This record gives sequence, C-alpha cells and structure tokens, in this order.
Amino acid sequence: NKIGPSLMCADLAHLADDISQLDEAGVDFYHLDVMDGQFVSNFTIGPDLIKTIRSLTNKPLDAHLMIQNPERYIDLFADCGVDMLSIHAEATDNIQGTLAKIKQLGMKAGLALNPATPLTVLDYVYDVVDYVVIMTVNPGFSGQKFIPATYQKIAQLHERIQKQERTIEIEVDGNIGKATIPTCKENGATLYICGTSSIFHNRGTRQENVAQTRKWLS
Ligand code: S6P
Ligand code: MG
Repeated sequence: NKIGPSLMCADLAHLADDISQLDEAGVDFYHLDVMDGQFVSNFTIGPDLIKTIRSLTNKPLDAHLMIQNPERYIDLFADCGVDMLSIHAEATDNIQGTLAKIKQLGMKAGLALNPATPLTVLDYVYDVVDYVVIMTVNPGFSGQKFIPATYQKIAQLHERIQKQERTIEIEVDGNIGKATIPTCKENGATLYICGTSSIFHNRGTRQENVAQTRKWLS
C-alpha cells in the first residue's frame, strides 16, 4: 500500500520544506490536483507549479486532472514530468483514446470516477487503464466528508480487477484517514491520497503524521 500526499493541502508558502520533510518521511509518491473552474468550481495547481515540484523531488508525481475535455492537455502534462496521469470519466467523450494516449507518452493512465459514476464506464478499458481513482468525496475541495456508499464501490471494483490479467491499482481520494483507511484497505484499495485528514493538519509534524498514517495502513 502506498501513501501519496495531496500537495494542494501543503503549506504553499513553504512548499520546498514540506516536500523535503515528506521525502524524508518516506512517502511513496505525490498527488497533484489540477482544476479548471469548469469541471469543478475551484482552481489549484497548474503546469508551472508541477514543473517546480518536479525539480524538488525524485518521487513519482501523480496528477489528477479535474478538467473538462482533458484530451486537450495530455502532452502538456507529459512535458511537466508527471509519472501518473488521471482523467475523469465524466469529463470526456473519449475515455479509451485519452487513456491510450497517456500510456503512449510513457505515463501510467488513471481513470477517476465521481462518487455517483458507475463502474460500468470501465467495462471496455481494462486493457488500457493502470489505476482507477475512486473519489470518496465529490471532487473540488479538501476537507470534505467521506461518502460511505463508495466503500462498496471499492470492493466491487476490486472483484472486477481480480478477473483481469493485468495489475490495476485502486486509488482512493477524499477524507482518507484514521476512520476510513481500515475499510478502504479491507475492500482492496492500494494507493492512498492523504490530505487534511491524515498528514496536513497541525497536530503533529509531517514526519509524525506520515508515520501515523503508515500505522493505520498496516
Ligand atoms: C479533491 C481532491 C483531493 C483532495 C484530498 C484532500 O477534489 O481531488 O485530492 O486534495 O482529498 O484530502 P482531505 O483529507 O482533505 O479530504
Ligand atoms: Mg485528487
């Protein structure tokens, strides 16, 4: 199981410090939320900041595109040095082609599903998808409450993935912390996006919070 801190929750005034502490604490990758003010009503990290982050760490970068028609921008994010790129199923008419393009450019291809989007959108892309992002909150903002119906969705996805010959990972994103990690784990999630619910709060140092999160995951 892997821990990916969500850097939109970091202290952006001291981002380099945050990243060096998290690197040292042994996080597995970084999650970068990209929003366009259209697909969701918020704005966050963009390509220039991703390039800066790329220069600050050697860990894999996982960009989560919450943008309408993401097929327009796959080259742009490949050029930023991203290792994993996820698009939303609800945001494009060409899920298959966009995932294939992401892989063609040498990145892992992820498909993110809003809480109410059924798993059937995956039916014909199991051969091109490397990871599925189960949104456990509606995308757009940190600090939201976990939607319990998504527990069952993780379990059902796990079951479907077991029948495939490829390895496909399940990433969970939204209110991932002490209360929600055990059931996500039991149900088959493997990549954990850690925001204000686990790592980015002021009750401990970054190092302590990563260590604590590891314990919840073990
Ligand atoms: C939400 C975004 C997420 C959040 C993360 C925050 O739209 O995709 O990656 O940054 O979920 O974590 P938390 O613990 O504050 O919900
Ligand atoms: Mg995200």
